Amino acid sequence: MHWHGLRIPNAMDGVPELTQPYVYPGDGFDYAFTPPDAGTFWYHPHCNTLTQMGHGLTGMIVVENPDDPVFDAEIVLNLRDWRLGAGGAFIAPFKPRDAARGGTYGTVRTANWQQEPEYDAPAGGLVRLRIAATDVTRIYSIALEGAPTSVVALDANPVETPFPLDLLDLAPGQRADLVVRMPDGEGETVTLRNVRGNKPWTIATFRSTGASLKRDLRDVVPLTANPIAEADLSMATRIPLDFTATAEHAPSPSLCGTLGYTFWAINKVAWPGDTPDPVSPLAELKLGKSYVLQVANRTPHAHPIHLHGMSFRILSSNKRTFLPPPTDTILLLPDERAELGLVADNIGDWILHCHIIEHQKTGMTGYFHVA
Ligand SMILES: [Cu+2]
Repeated sequence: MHWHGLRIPNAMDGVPELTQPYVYPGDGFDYAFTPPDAGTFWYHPHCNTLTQMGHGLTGMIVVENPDDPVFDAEIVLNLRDWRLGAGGAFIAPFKPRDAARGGTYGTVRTANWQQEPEYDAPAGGLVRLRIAATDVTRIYSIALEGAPTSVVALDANPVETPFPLDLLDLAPGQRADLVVRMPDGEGETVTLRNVRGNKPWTIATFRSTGASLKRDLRDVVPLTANPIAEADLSMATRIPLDFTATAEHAPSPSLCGTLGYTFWAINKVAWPGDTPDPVSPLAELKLGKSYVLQVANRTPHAHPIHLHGMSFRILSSNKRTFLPPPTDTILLLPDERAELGLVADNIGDWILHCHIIEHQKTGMTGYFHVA
């Protein structure tokens, strides 16, 4: 089991073969760790990932900071799809031709396992909404209709200055913490929508209850930053990372499953699967040293690239003007080139992979060795 975004010891990271042995059916493994950062996180298995996540094994973790402001309500939303056919039975988890493109979409869309759930919240109150995109494929563009909303944290890390939510891309693996100022009138509703694509749809609704608390969104102060080291750019070593399509390698058999195809590569190497004898690391990093990852998406598809064990800051990009707070997952846009700064402050083998699970499992995976 992997604890997405938590900067914890390598032995607790949950990557089969690389950080721990396979946990056989009926067997057990105790995960013990102290989370160093507060915020919204999640967890999922890293073995037979497409099937296990597709069948429901994704959950959220909230790490509270005692200094956090108290809100009038808090609502946690886990967004994901299901591939279900007639009668609600699971259908094939992917189509190869889609795995070689943007990934295979689910047929049923849910928040917290429900279709368009409705939640009550205090009228005129400030509600903290913690949202995680845990689907294996879908990239959301979320918008809230019916109430002013501030973005206070992205991928668990507070933004320096909360800003109004207009439209926010949320890719597999990413999280957003929003503060919603509920309408004053009892029964009035606020709608969370996915507006990506040409047919927007409702994810969830929130309904005002009781007499208005008359709170003011301008009272929301920035949350306390997590203790993430900033890279020393004058001393940093540059590491180019090219994300490409490939047809070069055949996958190896693995206890943790293979989709049977290779479509993607990092620096021309396609990950063969979770084997006892993995490929060489993408780079050897020295503990405590600063690095700049020069990532380049040389494909026409978006890839949410996730790094385990360490957080990074997006320093520059040819595709974006807003640079978010430190993160563990960057949604690399088609043809995007970006620089990511990080301090290698966690010992071990840390995997880097696309969080569209079909891409992860068909080659777009690698790892860093920190010593
Ligand atoms: Cu991808």
